[in-house]
Amino acid sequence: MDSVKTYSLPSLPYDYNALEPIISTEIMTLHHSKHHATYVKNLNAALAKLFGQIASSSALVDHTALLQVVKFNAGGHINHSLFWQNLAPPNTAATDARATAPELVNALAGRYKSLEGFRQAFQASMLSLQGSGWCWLVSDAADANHLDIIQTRDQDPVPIHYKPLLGIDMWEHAYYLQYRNNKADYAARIWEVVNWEVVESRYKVGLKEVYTEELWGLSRDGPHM
Ligand code: MN3
Repeated sequence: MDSVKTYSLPSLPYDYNALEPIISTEIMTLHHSKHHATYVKNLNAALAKLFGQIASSSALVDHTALLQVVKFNAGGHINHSLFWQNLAPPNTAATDARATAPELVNALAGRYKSLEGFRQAFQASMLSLQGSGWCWLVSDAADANHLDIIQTRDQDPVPIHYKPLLGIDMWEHAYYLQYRNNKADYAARIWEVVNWEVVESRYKVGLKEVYTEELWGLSRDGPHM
């Protein structure tokens, strides 16, 4: 039997305390080393099991059940991998939208009247999300100039006909230890740690250049488990 590729937890591009005081060290540590790590572990286990099961059984109901597990954990891995790259320490060059992301800011002004208009629309979407999920600035995968704000439920990834530019985790584990029930405060302050350099670079490149193997921490040597 051929091998199943295994995914690994990507390193953060900054330290766990680097997003203070906007996102606490405790949240960042748990979120990355526990939550994200668990999605990766469960993804690898589900993929290995599915691979073996498909080769040895025709139990379609079992395959379908396992595919749901793959989808949830793969989505968790995809979304968090994108999310970490979307953040940067506050008061750094990367968090200055106008200086760092001139082309995108111009496009956002065309779509939402101004950068501030976009922020308000995005915040409204963050706060209207029910249950656990994600809020995204996306472009049409085939047309970078068609910008939109969408939500995905649970760990559903962005649909493939969209390109994710900016994704914000709206699960309670992303803010509750620090902001408690004050989701509006989290939604307002997250802008201080948005990495506009990355958002602008995703705006300019194709879908394949956003979803790179490096982003997934895809190991080269293959089979485990
Ligand atoms: Mn999360």
